[in-house]
This record gives sequence, C-alpha cells and structure tokens, in this order.
Amino acid sequence: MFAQISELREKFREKLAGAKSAADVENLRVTFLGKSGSVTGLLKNMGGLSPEDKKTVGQAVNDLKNKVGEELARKLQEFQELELKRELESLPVFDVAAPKDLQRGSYHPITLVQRQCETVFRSMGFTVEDYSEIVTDYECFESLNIPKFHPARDMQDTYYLDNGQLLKTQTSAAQNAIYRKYRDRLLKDGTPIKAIFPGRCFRNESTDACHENTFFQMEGVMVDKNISISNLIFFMKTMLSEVFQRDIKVRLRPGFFPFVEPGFELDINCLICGGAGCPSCKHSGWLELCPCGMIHPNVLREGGIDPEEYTGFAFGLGLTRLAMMKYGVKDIRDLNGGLLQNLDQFTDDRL
Ligand code: FA5
Repeated sequence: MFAQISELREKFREKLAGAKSAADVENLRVTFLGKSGSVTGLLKNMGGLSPEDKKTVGQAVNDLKNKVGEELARKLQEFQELELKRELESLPVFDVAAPKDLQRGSYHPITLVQRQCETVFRSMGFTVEDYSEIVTDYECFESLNIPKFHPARDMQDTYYLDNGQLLKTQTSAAQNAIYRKYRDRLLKDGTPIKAIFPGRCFRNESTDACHENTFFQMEGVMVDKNISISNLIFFMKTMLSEVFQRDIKVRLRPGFFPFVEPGFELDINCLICGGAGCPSCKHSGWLELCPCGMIHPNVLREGGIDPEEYTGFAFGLGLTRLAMMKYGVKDIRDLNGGLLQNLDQFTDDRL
C-alpha cells in the first residue's frame, strides 16, 4: 500500500500544480479528500491489513491526508489573495481632483445604482413605488410596531415640522401604504405583493465617512402565502450579484428591528479596502448595507393582512452606501457635495 500512497502523493502534486483557480482547488479537495475521494478510499481499504500494518499504513495515509489538506488550503489562499487583488484593481478610482468636463451632464452615482436595482427587481416581478419624503409619525413609526417612547426611536432622530409631520428616517415608512394599496389583489386574486420603494431619508446624526444626514434607501417587500427566509436570501443574493456583476462577500447576522421577526443585518465586505479596515467601513472591514427580516405579524395586521395566512419579508437597502461600494467612493459626503467635477466622472455610465 506504501507504493499506492506515494503514487497518490505524486498524482496530487501534479494536479495541484496544474490548478488554475479556487474552483479547481475545490474540485481537487473533493477528488482526494471527499467522501469518495482517493485518500479517503485508501483509509477504507485498510480492512484486510494486520494490526501492525494497520498502524504503520494508517499513519502514512493520515500523513498524506494532512499534507494534502495543508497544500490545498495554501493554494486556495493564494488564489483568494489573487482574486482580491484583481478585484481591487478593477474598481473604478474615484478621483476628487479629476479635471472637470462640464460639457455633458451625467447621472448621479446614486441614481445609477438605484436604476440598476430597479431593473433587477422589475425583472423579478416587483413594482417600483414612489413615496413622499414628509410623513406622519404613524407611517414612520407607529404602523411599524414602534409605539411612542419605544427605545428604537432613539436610533432615528429626525427633523420635525410644526404640524407634527417629519422627514422620513427610513423607507419602511411606506410599508403600511403599500400593504393597503395591494392587499385587495392579494386577498381576492392571490397576487403576491412584490414592491420596492427607493427614497431619500433624513436623520439628525453626526456625519462621517459612512454616515450622512441625508441619504437614500431602497425598501423591498414581498408578501404571499409561505414566504420564508430562503426567499429573502435568494432575492438579496440576486440583487447584489446583478448590481456588482461578480461574487461579493456578504455576511448575515442577527439584527433587531421592531418591524421584523426574525431580523438580520446584511453586511458587505468593504470594497474600498478589501476587508482590511478603513474609515469607509469604520475600520471593521464590513459595511452595514441591507438590514432585512420576516415582516412582524403586528405590521402585517396593521396593513390589513392576516399574519396567520400570509407571511413576507422586507429589506432596507442602503442605496448611498451601495453607490460608495460600486463606484469606490471613499467618503459618503462626496456624494452629497454637489461638486460637478466629482460627479461628472460617471458620465459614461449612463443608463
Ligand atoms: C433601517 O432603516 C430599517 N428601516 C431597515 C429595514 C427594513 C430593516 C426592512 C428590516 C426590514 P438602518 O437604520 O440600519 O435600518 O438603515 C438601513 C441602511 O441604511 C443601513 O444599513 C445603511 O446602509 C443605510 N443607512 C442608515 N443610516 C445611514 C446614514 N446616516 N448614512 C448613510 N446610510 C445610512
């Protein structure tokens, strides 16, 4: 069996040297170490050996297994580093000092990502809704399971008008109206509610490289019978891969919002620093991008929908942050600065 082991070791080295991508490395892992892999096969074939042989051969096979595992991990890391480097190099460089060419107008980067998202969601059967920037306390908070004096309001201080209305802090403020607009179709014809609603939001907060007092979000909701977290994850993944046109590293972690249960934070690996940490991601390597979750029964009920019969998901995508990541804008404040020499750089990316 020793001959077999060294033959396998040689074969593995040859194949590893020929691997051209992380996917090739993964295939090799399955071929050699998978359930029906060749190294695993050696371990399975030791049944007929004497106890002494089992010990020495077993030791040799285990050594081979460990070596193969280590070399695969090393190779995989090499490819991942290469891919990251390529990704960082391919990002457009946003140059605040670029010479200005004011001959042609251009779309704002936020408009560009908003339209890209709208195109993706329209193609998946979502309607695109418009909603006002000035809303009532009921729309922004009460209808979303955030009664007066709820501590969740502290996170979203905003600007109030004399008549008690306010500048909306979140696009979730339109949820109740959307449920009411489409619930008859849902209840009578069984047409699922599938809507996105982009909009400008306002918060009374200190600004930094990733926080503005005025920014854009895009809310999305889907309500039907048997909607689950899997549906939510599918739509999030599709949207991100369509917008970025490549695989993007994201992480999902628990998050609390009174209008969803369970709730999640979906973070994106910072594309400015590649995850190493920088001011754009508060030095964490991750940027909070798209909180989401399953719509809370109280919120559905408030929208006239029976939560015993229907379920749904909702998400609140940070469009301004998405524009930062997509176009390599390091400081969110540059997007609201209104400097044409900055914004003009996107002229060629017309939709
Ligand atoms: C909300 O606003 C919730 N309405 C989102 C939601 C919707 C949760 C539906 C569940 C279901 P949050 O405050 O975390 O959550 O803001 C959502 C996103 O908006 C953030 O992840 C971030 O991308 C963006 N955002 C929030 N505050 C700012 C800010 N000051 N500047 C720029 N972007 C911001």
